Amino acid sequence: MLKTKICDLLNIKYPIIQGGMAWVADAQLASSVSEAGALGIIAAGNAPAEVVENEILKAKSMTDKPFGVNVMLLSPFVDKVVDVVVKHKIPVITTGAGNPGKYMDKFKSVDAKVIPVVPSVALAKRMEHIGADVVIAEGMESGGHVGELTTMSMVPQIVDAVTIPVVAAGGIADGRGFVAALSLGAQGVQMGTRFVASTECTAAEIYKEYIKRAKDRDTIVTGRTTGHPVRVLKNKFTRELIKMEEMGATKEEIEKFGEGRLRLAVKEGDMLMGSVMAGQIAGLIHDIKPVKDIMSDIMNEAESTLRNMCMQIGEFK
Ligand code: TUI
Repeated sequence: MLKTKICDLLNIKYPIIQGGMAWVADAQLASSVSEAGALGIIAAGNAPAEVVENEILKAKSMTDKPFGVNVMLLSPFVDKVVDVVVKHKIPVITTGAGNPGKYMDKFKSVDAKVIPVVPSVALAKRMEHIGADVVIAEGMESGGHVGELTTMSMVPQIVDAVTIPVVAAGGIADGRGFVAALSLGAQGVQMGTRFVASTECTAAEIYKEYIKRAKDRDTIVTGRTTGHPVRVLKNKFTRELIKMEEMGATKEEIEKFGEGRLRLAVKEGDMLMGSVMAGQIAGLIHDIKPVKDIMSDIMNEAESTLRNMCMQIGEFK
């Protein structure tokens, strides 16, 4: 059994956290992941607080196991979302796309474990300083809003720079990636794209199919000129967006063009003009299966990977 410090800290069986994916990470996905022994996460995304509260109540009816909420700090509703997660005493809060500093006291007032997602060593150190319990080091292999560093180079640098546990994210979808992350000093992993391609995920079936069919070079980062780079599967929408960026469109024009595109892909299944967020590891995902199978396959593969590594070392003795 591959247990780490974060299993006890977060009250989970496996050191795996589900990514807080806007529109995708709802009560059904989060409760399925928590039931399977990892930490399910409801993503607040840009949703109003009442919508988030409804998902929290739904998840509570679907599992007795702990689950968390991801607070997306660029949301126009972030203040109200924070009040809702505090009201419901959500035990684990992950944050994305910014610095959660101003909400720290509120989270701590209900003893929540706060786990900011960070794209750099500097931010990881700042988060430790303001009382984060864990940090998620998310590499640019990830889907959605990304930083500039890769998981492979960033994780060990953050592990060396902080004393709190580090969770690795970006480019991880199987047991080999899980073991690699532990080798870099991480105490666990966060996975997003792998859980999108699950039976329980409520995203449009065609979205999941596109992840299953994706190859290694099928993602691209758009929106660099807006200061909010986002990794998505290449399609007509990304080609038009990149053309706009090349023609020198303003930040406002690009943001306007991107509005509502994630919902369009996830809920309407529009794979041509929607924003199909996915990580580079989509190329490794060839099936859509139940969350509990995803979990057991990863843990079994992790053990066989470690066994094979030990055998290889034995051969060199
Ligand atoms: O947040 C994510 N992934 C996301 S959020 C999202 S919704 C969205 N859509 C369009 C534009 C922007 C957001 C889709 N995917 N991952 C966690 C993450 N956080 N990645 C990078 C960061 C991050 C970036 C800057 C965290 C902190 C940060 O701090 C800047 C500062 O110093 O305030």
